[in-house]
Amino acid sequence: MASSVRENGSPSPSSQTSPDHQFPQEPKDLAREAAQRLAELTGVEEHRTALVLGSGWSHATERLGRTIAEFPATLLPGFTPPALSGHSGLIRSLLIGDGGHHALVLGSRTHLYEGRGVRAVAHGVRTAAAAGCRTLILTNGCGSLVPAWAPGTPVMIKDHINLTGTTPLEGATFIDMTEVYSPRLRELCRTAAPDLPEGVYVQFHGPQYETPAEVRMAGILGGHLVGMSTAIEAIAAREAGMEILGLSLVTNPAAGMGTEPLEHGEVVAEGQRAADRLGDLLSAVVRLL
Ligand code: 8IG
Repeated sequence: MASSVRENGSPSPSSQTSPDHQFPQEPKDLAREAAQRLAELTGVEEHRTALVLGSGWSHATERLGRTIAEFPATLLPGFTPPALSGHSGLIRSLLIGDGGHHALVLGSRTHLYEGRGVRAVAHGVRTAAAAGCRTLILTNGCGSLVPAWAPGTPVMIKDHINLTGTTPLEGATFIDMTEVYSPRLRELCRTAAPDLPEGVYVQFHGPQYETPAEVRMAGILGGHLVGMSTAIEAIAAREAGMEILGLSLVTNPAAGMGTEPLEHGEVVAEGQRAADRLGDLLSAVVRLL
């Protein structure tokens, strides 16, 4: 029988159809184990806020707080190395403000397109929930359908459309999705950044970017931003009862909206240019939590 792992380390297409067998434990049990290990490694009993850093956001947390601990995510059960340049595989525990609260920074995420299954995608969020986090800030880099939102523009997510055809929920788990992106946190974020625009994020499976026709479809459906993360994580976070703030960084015009073909290098470069602005935004928001 041929090996199911290819030279680049990603699972073969056949195992991508049902790769959750690579994640055999009950998701919540594995998240609890990871949270216990996190507490041991950081000496922090409970984290209050979690941040997941997407493309372009890795430098935005450098001045967010005092680093209590920093280590590769792979030291925690269930975490795998990041697949992508521009994503750091580090987890950091920060102390926010004077005598403030502890924040957990997940420097990378697992994407659906990595083929590790949806349990692996949701594991970071579930670990944060098991570590005590009640508030979750999900960040990402994305394409924009709105011409006025040029590369470098941060956008608050007001709602999402999940076009991945999958969900992190298992069994008859009926979760209310009316207010996934917390109106309270959005209001609070507007206090910190009154001019921040708000948009609907559309998650595609990826890893290919959209065709121009798919981008037009996303627009007709009511979308403003296109990406490959966040919606699945937001669903898992709502299941865990967390309050969510979603922040996107526009790194490129969505396909067919601009003149250039899309390149990953462009995405990373835009994040570096926007880092200071994103850092100020996150600092202001986290201090209000
Ligand atoms: I960064 O244009 C980034 N991620 N689906 N489309 C999708 N994901 C993205 C894009 C984009 N830009």
